[in-house]
Order: sequence, then structure tokens, then C-alpha cells
Amino acid sequence: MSSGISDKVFPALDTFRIELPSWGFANTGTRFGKFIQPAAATTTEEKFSDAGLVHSLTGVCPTVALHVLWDCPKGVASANDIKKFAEKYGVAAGSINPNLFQDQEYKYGSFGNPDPSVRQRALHHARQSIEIARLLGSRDISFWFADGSNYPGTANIRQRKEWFKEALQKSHAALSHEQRMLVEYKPFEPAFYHTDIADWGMALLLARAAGPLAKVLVDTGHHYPAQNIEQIVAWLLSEGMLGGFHFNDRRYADDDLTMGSIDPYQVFRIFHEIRFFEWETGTPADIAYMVDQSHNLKGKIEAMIQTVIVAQQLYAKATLVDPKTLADAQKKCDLVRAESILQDAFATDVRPVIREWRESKGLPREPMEAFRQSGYLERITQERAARNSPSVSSYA
Ligand code: RM4
Ligand code: MN
Ligand code: MN
Repeated sequence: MSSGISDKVFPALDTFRIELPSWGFANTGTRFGKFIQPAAATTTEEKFSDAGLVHSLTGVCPTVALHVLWDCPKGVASANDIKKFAEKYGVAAGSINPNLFQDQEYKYGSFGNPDPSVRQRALHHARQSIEIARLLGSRDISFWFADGSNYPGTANIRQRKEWFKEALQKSHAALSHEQRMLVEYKPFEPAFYHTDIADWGMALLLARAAGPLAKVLVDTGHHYPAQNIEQIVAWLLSEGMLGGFHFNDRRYADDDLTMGSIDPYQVFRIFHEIRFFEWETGTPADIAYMVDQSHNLKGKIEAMIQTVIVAQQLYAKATLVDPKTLADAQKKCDLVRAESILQDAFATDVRPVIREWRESKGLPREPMEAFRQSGYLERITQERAARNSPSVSSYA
């Protein structure tokens, strides 16, 4: 491997971290059915165990995102158990995701519900989630809302926007200074006529209104087909408002497929915009990279290892873009040269240098192989099969 490549890739991989979602290890499905996996995690502890294993094999996933309703059944009182799991399995609690969509009360919305008592209940849950995050030392509280409506005329869109603003401001007031609030958007589903926070512009306005610790979260699956996500990323960066990502891939809607499985060039272009911003400004972008995937058919742990491997590859490729040469080509409107810089970087096989990087860190050169040889899957399949036969623990 030419030392030119490793000079760029090694330091980038040294800092690249990606957070795994607890729900990615549990049984999930579609609204048409759930296919149970005998090895799926059935408890929060098992999710930590699986996430810890992925981290031990890849070295780049030190935190696991938690969904309050699914992972903190005792609410704030669950924090102690979680600290123990974190200690035992070597992965810390990461972003805390309030659940403002699954309870019956939220049928007509949470922060946007016309009933003030439901809005109050949602706010209480938001504050509890912030408290759980504080107890766990988690920085980010990541809000996603299912709020919206299915039919024209059934919701007061402007009024709901004001309710959202108010509740987000009140939630923001509960944050401590080291914490952040991330506001996620989604154009449709489960609501099919209007979603209260449908796109990045709405999320940006609400985050700005909420307060200085609020930023926008970009879930790559939450866009209309063909939308230019890297442009959204570039704009949010230039506004100082990009807080984090939920990575996944999609073909049609919010498909929650493996990152980079359908359009790896898209993810590469996102990473490139971030690195270009960092080069121009001389400051590292403060972005939480998180995975938000739900593998219904693939083995959960294998799919997660595959995700991490692909994420590293695409990030490593983005480091091969020489920003100075690119800036020069852009300035001169040398279109083919500028475009080729991206294409050449993307076409480079970075797998050998990543193997070298892993070796230099004492990590397995091939994490997937190491997982298959570890015997972990056989062990958990035996341990969990009986518990898994009837259970579906989340609906992500
Ligand atoms: C949503 C969104 C959220 C996730 C839920 C379960 O589509 O992506 O981030 O928490 O699904
Ligand atoms: Mn998401
Ligand atoms: Mn989603």
C-alpha cells in the first residue's frame, strides 16, 4: 500500500467513530409481519452484549444509542442497570431517543397534539429522557416525531408548528450545557398527508427556535427519492446546524437498509462535503455519526459489522480527495478535473489500507471472519432461541 494513502486514511480512521442502535439487535419487522431471529437480543443487557462484541471486533463503535421506551423500562430508574451493562460489555450509552410515538395517547400526535394534557405528557417524557441522558453521561437527546396527519383539513398546520416550538423550547430549557438536542425530520410515514417536521428546513427553524444547543439530525432514509442529501449537509454545515446522522440506505422510502448497500456514492459524497468543510474552516465538524437500521432478514450482528466496515471504507475514500486540488479545479471551472477527483477517490480500493490500520490497532484484519469464528452467534442462538420464539421487542 502506498504510504500516500495510509498517511491520509490512518489519521482519519483514528478519529472516525460510529454509534450503533440498540434496536438494531432486536427483532423488528414491517407492518406486514415480523420474522423472528433466534439470536436477536431480547433484553437491554443482550443489546449491550451484542454492541460490545461489534465494538471489540471493529474498535470504532464505543457507544450504543438507546430508545427510552424499549431500553429503559423503569424510566430514570433504569439508568443504574444501564451503567452496569455499559461497564460489563465495554460500550457506553450513546444518544438517548425519547419515544413519543408508540403509546396510545399519541394517536393524534405528541408535541403537536391538540389535547394539552397529551402535549404535557410528551414534554414530561422529553424531560425524563434528558434526565436519563444526564445520569448516563450521554450528550445527545435525539428527537424524532411521528406527528402529522393523514387527510387534508384535519390538522391546523400552523398551530401545531407553534406547539412544537413551545415544547422544544421547554425541553431545551432542561438541557445542561454539555448536552445537545437533535431534531430529526421525515417527509412521511406514519403520517401520509403531512408530517409536522417534514424536512431539513423545518427542522432547522425549530432547532433554531428551541435554543443554541439544538441541532438538526439527518437520517439519510428520510428524503424523497433523488433528493441531493449532500447539499443539505453542506448547507447545515455552513449554518453550524448539523448535529448528527442516522445512517441507513433506501431504495424507495424509509427502508432502513444497510448503509451504502444501494448507493454508496451518496454516502461518500456526504463524507466528502464534511471533510471539505473541515479543510476549508480548519475545524473538525462536531457531528454524531449514528446508525439507524433495522435488519429484518439479515443476521443482526453480521449486518451491523457489515455496516461499520462499509462506513469506514466510504469515509476512507473521502479522505483521498485532495481538497486543495479540488478547490483549484472548482475555481477554474475545470469541470472534468474536479469531478474526476471525486470519482478517482471513490474508485480506489481502500480495503487493504483499512486492514493494515486494523492490524496496527490490534484489531482483527477481517472483523466479519473473526465474528464467524468466535462462536458467539452459536452461543447466543442457544441461549436466546426459546425466549425469542414469541417475542417482538421493537418496531423500528
Ligand atoms: C423513525 C426514525 C427514528 C427512529 C424510529 C424508530 O423512522 O428514523 O430515528 O427512532 O424510526
Ligand atoms: Mn432515524
Ligand atoms: Mn427512519
